[in-house]
Amino acid sequence: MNISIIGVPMDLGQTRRGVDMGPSAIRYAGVVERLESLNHDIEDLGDIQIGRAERVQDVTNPKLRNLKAVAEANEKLASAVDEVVTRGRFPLVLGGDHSIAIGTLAGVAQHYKNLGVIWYDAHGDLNTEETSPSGNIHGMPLAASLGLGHPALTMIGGYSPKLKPENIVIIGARALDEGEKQLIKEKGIKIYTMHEVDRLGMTKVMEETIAYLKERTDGVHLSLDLDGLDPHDAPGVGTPVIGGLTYRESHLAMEMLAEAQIITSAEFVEVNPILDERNKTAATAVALMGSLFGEKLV
Ligand code: 4U7
Ligand code: MN
Ligand code: MN
Ligand code: MN
Repeated sequence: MNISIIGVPMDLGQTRRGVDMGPSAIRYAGVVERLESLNHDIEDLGDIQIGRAERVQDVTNPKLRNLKAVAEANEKLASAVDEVVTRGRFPLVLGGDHSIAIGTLAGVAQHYKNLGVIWYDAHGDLNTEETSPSGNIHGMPLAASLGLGHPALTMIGGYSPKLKPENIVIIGARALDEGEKQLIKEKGIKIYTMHEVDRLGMTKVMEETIAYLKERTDGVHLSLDLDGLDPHDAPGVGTPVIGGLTYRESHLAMEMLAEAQIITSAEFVEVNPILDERNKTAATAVALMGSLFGEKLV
């Protein structure tokens, strides 16, 4: 495969500093070497430029923190991703907080009639400025991609929506806000919370997910928030939630996706080396990428 890496040192979508160092941490953990060892052609396009945080006295909207800088960076990311797809390469985006999924999806979705997405996350990221308890945009990217929320976010790339609700599968959720729960019901979004993962097992969850997306989509984006994993395996994240997906379950999920050959773009987000233990979370991210891109145990 021809893979193009784009780093997005974004930390303005939430309030814990350090997640802007995520792309560096993932590079230090050996992402390029790991994927090259699997015989892929790797091009590292470097990082997208991120603007400055609003100063306290300049905060324009506490319900949408740093809206302008987040929107600007996502426009740049959307163009970069669009260009990679246009050149026939696989975009692999390294975060950075999850607000960057807005730009990744804006860049990718215009190339598909029915883009699917796997949202691997402890959270739904389905808030808008009306429902968000925090005002943090990293809790809003899936809603924005559905066309819900502020136009500065929904109109990145000049079009909306990027996704249809029936083309989304959420996996690993265990911390949903009231407004998000309502939206999931109202839109009929397919979701495997930790309850379903416990009940069915990851094998069944992935078999169903793959069959579901294969039948209705012409490309699938994997948006993997490292906090989908249990904090024991991925401690370097800003919003950890206990009771998450294990390292092995996550590997199994990636291996099944590799085997099914359905993933056409991916992002690994929310790696915060300042909160981490010896770069463990970045190393986990790179190991999962290994499995996603075809690494075998024998
Ligand atoms: B992440 C939260 F209220 N839902 O909106 C919010 F619990 O990208 C958390 O999944 C969002 O890490 C977490 O602020 C966003 C909160
Ligand atoms: Mn999350
Ligand atoms: Mn997330
Ligand atoms: Mn998070």
